[in-house]
Amino acid sequence: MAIRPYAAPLLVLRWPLPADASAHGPALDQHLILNLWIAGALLALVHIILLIGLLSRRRAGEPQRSWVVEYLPLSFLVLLFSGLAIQAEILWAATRYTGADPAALQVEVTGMQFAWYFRYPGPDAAFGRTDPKLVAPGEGNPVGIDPSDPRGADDIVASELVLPAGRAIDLRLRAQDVIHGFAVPEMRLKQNAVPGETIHLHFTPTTPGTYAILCTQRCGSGHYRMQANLRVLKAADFTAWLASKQAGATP
Ligand SMILES: [Cu+2]
Repeated sequence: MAIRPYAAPLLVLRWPLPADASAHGPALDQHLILNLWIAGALLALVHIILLIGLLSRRRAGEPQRSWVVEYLPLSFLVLLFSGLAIQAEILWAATRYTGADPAALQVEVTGMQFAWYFRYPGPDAAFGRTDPKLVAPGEGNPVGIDPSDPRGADDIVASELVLPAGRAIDLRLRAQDVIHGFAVPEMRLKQNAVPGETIHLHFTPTTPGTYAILCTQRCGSGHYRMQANLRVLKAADFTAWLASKQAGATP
């Protein structure tokens, strides 16, 4: 459907963001829209002042300097943008530095050229040791689980991320080769996975559904196809999925 010119302000009012399926998403969206409105209002204000200046300049005498006119709006803008930046930092840090719920479901996310793998710790709630030398996707060990570590015996590795709705999730992001960008627009998540680092990201998915996991860093020639699915299930369905994985029924 074509958008008529007079409908443009309505489009801004109803900014077409992706659907929001996480608990922290609405606060981020609100902040984004607030920033957009403030930037739009300032843009309009600047043009109005410019027009007034252009139209009234000839009639005025010598220009007069006034620190109130020059510095008061400037101070206001510095305070406004500092406030917006601090609020944005707080929202950004809420999924990273505040610490996950102790009862959060732990999932390890590994990015490699050009796939994502997801590891669940199994009934012992502990991830087994991994070793880059043992990475062998063709032999069913894409993240390099060390068979000599008993904690890894029950680990489950999947090529899709399946999560229960309404439960806190603590992701630990890793990369095997180069920097990959883990991004799920509907979860309002975007975080680089960096080789040699384990980066935590925690959130609560709220709405069951299937969402695309993208790689947002150009990580090589196959970057365009580095995608995976996030499936958010109802709690009971997730328990059944996990049990089926543990039983090895759906490898
Ligand atoms: Cu990538």
